[in-house]
Order: sequence, then structure tokens, then C-alpha cells
Amino acid sequence: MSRILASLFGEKEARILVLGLDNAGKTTILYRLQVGEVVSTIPTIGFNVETVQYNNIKFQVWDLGGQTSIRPYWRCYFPNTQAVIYVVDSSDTERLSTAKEEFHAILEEEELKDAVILIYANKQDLPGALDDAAITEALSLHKIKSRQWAIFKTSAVKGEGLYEGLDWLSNTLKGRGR
Ligand SMILES: Nc1nc2c(ncn2[C@@H]2O[C@H](COP(=O)(O)OP(=O)(O)O)[C@@H](O)[C@H]2O)c(=O)[nH]1
Ligand SMILES: [Mg+2]
Repeated sequence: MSRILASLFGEKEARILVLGLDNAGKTTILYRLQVGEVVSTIPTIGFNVETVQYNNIKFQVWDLGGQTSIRPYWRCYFPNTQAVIYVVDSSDTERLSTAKEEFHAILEEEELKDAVILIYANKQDLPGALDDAAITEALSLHKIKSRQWAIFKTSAVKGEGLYEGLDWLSNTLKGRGR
């Protein structure tokens, strides 16, 4: 894992945002990456941001959904973001439409328009989890125009699929000369 990460961005300072609804598995993934100490901070107005710094790469995580009043503050974290990892609980079919709305709102952010999008269809180990094709459909991923994206099936608790996704991310960013 570390080798993949080390090759991700070369010398360039980079930010990767790990986003999704609460309970999707974001924090679990952050710990699974095992790249350093996860630091939790509550800036300004009360949304929790978890950060792991690995060499020149900063991973930052928070929960989407909920209060709309705090959203303007998210923008502080958008500049210099090379990639968004969007994490979905594939077994939480009731909240898939919310996950979709939040996802497309993020895509519309001007400062994230060049970010590469990696989707983790997480919790594949749970019975009833939708597969990558079904999550692609549920999130309307094919509506994404003029940006690179990919979806991977993952189980954060088993540590499955995470490498494959990061490998794609690494190759995609390299292909753009980053
Ligand atoms: N079965 C299963 N549970 C998971 C998986 N990923 C996370 N969880 C569990 O889902 C819950 C929420 O995970 P967490 O990482 O806190 O979600 P976050 O709110 O997105 O940060 C915890 O109980 C995790 O153990 C997974 O791939 N499979
Ligand atoms: Mg969390």
C-alpha cells in the first residue's frame, strides 16, 4: 500500500478528499491505509475533519449530508485537491438516493472540477450489498462528463479492493503528468 502511495504524486503537494455519508466506512478506510496517525479536528463551525499526512499527500475525511449551514466551510478544503474518493455503503439501499445527491453536489464544486473521482462501493462483505454495476446505476455515474472516474468494490473491514482503487488513481494521475 505504501509503495502505491509513495508513487502517487511524486514531489507535488496533494490533497485527497475521502467523502461520503456517515457510516459509509470512511474512517475505517483511513485507518486501513496505515500511513500514519489520524488527527481529528473540529474547525470553526463544528464538522469533524480527520487528516492523515503521508509524505506530500494529505488525506482529509468528513461526512456529507446533514446541516446545510456548514457546507460553505467545506470549500476551505477544496483547493489543490487532486482526487476525491467517494465512499458508499453498498448495503444501505435506503440512503442511496441521498448518497447520489451529495455526490453530484460535490461534482459541481468549481474548485473540484479537475479532481479525479474514485468511488468505493464499500461493505461488499455484507449480505444484500449492491455490486459495482448497481451502484453505478444508483449514483448515475454515467452522467459524469469530461472527468476521469472509476468504481471499485471494497470491503474496508477485510481490506479488499482498496489497493486496486488506489492503483487506478495512481496510474490515472500519472497519466495526467502529476
Ligand atoms: N461489514 C462491513 N462493515 C464496515 C465496512 N467498512 C466500515 N464498516 C463498519 O461500518 C461502521 C461505520 O464505519 P466508519 O468507518 O466509522 O464510517 P464513516 O462514518 O464513513 O467514517 C463501523 O461499524 C465499521 O466497522 C465494510 O467494508 N464492511
Ligand atoms: Mg468517520
